Amino acid sequence: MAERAALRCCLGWDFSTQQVKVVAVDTELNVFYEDSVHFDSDLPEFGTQGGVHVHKDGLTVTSPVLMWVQALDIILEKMKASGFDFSQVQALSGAGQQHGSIYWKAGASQVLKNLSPDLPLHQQLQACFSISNCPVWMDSSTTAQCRQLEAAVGGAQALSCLTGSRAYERFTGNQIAKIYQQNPEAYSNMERISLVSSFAASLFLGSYSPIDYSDGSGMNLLQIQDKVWSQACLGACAPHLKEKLGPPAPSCSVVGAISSYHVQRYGFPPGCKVVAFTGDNPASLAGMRLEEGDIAVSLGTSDTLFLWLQEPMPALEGHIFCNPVDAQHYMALLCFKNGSLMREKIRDESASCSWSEFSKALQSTEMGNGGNLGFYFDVMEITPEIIGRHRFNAENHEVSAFPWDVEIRALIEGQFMAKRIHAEGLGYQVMPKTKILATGGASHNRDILQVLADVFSAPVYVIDTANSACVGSAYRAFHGLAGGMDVPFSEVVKLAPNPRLAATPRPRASQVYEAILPRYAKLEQRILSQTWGLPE
Ligand code: XUL
Repeated sequence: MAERAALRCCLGWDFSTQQVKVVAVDTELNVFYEDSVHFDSDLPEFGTQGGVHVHKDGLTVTSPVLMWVQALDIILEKMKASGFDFSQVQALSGAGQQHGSIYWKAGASQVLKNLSPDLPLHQQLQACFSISNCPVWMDSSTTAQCRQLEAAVGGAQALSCLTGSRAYERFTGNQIAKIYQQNPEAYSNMERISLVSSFAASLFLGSYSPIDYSDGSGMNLLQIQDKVWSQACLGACAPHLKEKLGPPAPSCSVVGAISSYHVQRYGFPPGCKVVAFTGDNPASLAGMRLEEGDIAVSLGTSDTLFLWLQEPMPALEGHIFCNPVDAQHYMALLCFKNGSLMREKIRDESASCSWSEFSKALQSTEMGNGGNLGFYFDVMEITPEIIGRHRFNAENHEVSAFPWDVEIRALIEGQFMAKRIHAEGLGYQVMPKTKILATGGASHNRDILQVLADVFSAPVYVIDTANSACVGSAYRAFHGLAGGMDVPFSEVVKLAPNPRLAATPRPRASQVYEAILPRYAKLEQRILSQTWGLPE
């Protein structure tokens, strides 16, 4: 007899850059089991650093595919050894680091289908891959292929309108093009190409899992409106690509039942459903339970925004993906490079290295900062491409310095105004029911969160996202189990713990910032034009 009553549950997996992680979530949406296997420390024989190999050129970054397979073997064995009751798993889903790709050799599907439950997966799949070191999202070696792809479809903006992003080195289509150009033999010898997400799903299915729409949007190949592979993009990357990718599938679809391998070896029930795996960022959106109009702000080394979008406006910056929990909608990802390091620098320079002094400055200055605005980009920013510090007074004259407290408010207001402006540039709209979900280091500072609430005129909630891709995957498994597309995701996850309210906008906030936001946008445009010598 098990010590405690067996819990019916779903599993959420995360195949991230550094580890494979799993959580088990019961039907009341409590996480009751967690485990992980770290590539560097648990599988030292692969010699990775941070889960990857950075090649001599400094641009190529890969991970050994068999390391991922073996990590799954180890974690399943650990669960079994701990007495985990697999027979109660109703469904499972998972997340994979985005963009990475796996190349299955001709004949591999037969091996997958006929696995012996007496042996671990990695021993049986050794000869199944035509590329043993897979390109991952940190790879930036495909600039030539990016330019070729953009040229083939009529330019960067045209590619973005079609696929949600201009060409990026890490996006899978460009990686496939490089493999085809440099290693045509390996290319012609592969029967299937998977993303990390669909590869991981395939290991549970015992057959090839389709690529889901949401992670598929990170390839520069999928038409995000029509949800079909773009002939023009496929043709520009490599021949016969459509067959090798297989048809894409809705993110919340059940892609099949777990393979008899897992039933026999671990005791999964034969009816355990596999819900399409997706990318780690889409899975995090599910884990954070983002809804229409919501925005998640991760305040880390770089600041990242996750947006829920209804009407996407693809641009030359940011990425638009199909939404993983609602097939009609979209999500976007925006990255701002000057995040925590910039805040810490200004804290050291203007607040004697003290966060409490920094907070005092935010408390003692007014919303709108008396009309003073600042741009602080010590490293070349991505959104937008500007470098340097630029300060303007209420008359839009550039000034060389601000008083210490004005400097601090200018930094924080500027960082959040930029986020709102660039989010709106992708089609985002603040709605009456908008929530802002804040995570990361700076989300512990209430005064910073107050500015965030004021600039967006929306309440700010704090959440812990350490496990959000994994927990989001378990939530998505419940969603698929409940019927996927026919059931709103929010219904399925309504029992999950609520985020904590941290700040509400002050009464005059919307008035103040609605007046300043267009000024900030104009000045940003002015700096951009000056930086790149463009007409204003
Ligand atoms: C997103 C991206 C990374 C990876 C990390 O475009 O490249 O966030 O998904 O795992």
